[in-house]
Amino acid sequence: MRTFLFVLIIIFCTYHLNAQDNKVNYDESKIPDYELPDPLTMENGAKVTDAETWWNQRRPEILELFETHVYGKVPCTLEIISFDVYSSDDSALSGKATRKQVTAHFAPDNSDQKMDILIYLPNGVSRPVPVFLGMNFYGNHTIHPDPGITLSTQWMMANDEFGIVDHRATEASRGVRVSRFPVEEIIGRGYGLATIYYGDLDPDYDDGFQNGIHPLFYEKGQTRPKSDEWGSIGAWAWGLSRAMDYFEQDNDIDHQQVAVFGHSRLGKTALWAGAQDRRFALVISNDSGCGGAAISRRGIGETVEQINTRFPHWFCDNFNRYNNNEHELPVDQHELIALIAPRPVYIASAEEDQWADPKGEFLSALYASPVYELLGKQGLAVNEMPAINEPVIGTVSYHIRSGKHDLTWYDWQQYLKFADLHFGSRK
Ligand code: GTR
Repeated sequence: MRTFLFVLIIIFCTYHLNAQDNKVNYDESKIPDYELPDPLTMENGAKVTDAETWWNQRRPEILELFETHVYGKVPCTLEIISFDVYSSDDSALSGKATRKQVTAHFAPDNSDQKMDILIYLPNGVSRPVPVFLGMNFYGNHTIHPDPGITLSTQWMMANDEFGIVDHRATEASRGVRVSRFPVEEIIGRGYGLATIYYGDLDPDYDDGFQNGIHPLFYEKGQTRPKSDEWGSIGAWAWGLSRAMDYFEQDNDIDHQQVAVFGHSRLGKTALWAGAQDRRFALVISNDSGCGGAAISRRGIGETVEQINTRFPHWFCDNFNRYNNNEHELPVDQHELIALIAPRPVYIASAEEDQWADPKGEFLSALYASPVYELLGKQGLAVNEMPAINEPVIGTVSYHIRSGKHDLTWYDWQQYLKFADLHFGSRK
């Protein structure tokens, strides 16, 4: 009898787990028919056939729809209290670079409401230099073992391997993420690199928006963002724009040549920052998936419902309306790419990252292309997904590389080529 019960339990569990797995569709043939909104048709049905209508009417309309339904609006502007360049060392990386560390203070009381920007600039090249700007997941000190980098004291996601103890970094956390930030190579190519810990803007867990920067924007009596106000991705993207404010003041940095990049949830963030803030000259999305470059209506891999359930704090509350209801979305993610036009954009996927829907990421580059063409640029140069490890680099760029969900040296090699193409080779 006992054995029988045991077997029954096993059968039940296996069935139940499979049922969960089955909820994730990876089968192209099971994608329901869908119709994408046309970036070049106004909400009132009028066609957009000239650049002026795009800039004055359709682009603002799409931006507003993303704010209201997907990422949320930034409630108001906030004057940065100060940018404090608290350290600058021109003998970093064995003299190859200048390391600057800048704190942006968001509140007057020296509270946690601040962000630290770590910047490496190449020495021995003429300034100002172009810069890659992207956020990191575990603190600025993880991108290089350089002992001069301030060790973050903010809350971090648990990670034993990265030396995180009780949600805080330790000395053992230094340099644990070097693989995603090839600092020497970037510097060697004549570019600067700037990074910010995303948790400085909003720690990445659902606390009802009590910590991070959201409370600084509450009206009297307000305790959480309204349903069309920003979630965490909006806050992270806001931080990238504040870094751009600093770049505008730093004569060593060419603020007209800033490439904003990000991996995964930070790829979503880079796209949203690049879409809203036209000061970013290039935008790079690495494996950004659902809520990033992937078309939501495909419902393959991660879906709107899954992302809203697992990460209820990332988007605005209105985005929940589209759980299992993607066809009602007034926008889809190719229009996020269209908002970046005519500025160059690079969308990258990984073959084993089916959760992020590589094909959906490719299609958004393709379906954004008519807007690039309207604005006098070439769209994506291919109509079919390129083969693995065969990048298509132009104004709209795309690759799918072999391997897993990650930001690798292979990806960086392409991003450096892409930057050389648009900024002019530095070497
Ligand atoms: C996953 C999430 C993805 C992606 C990823 C990441 O768990 O489902 O959308 O954002 O995290 O950021 O690493």
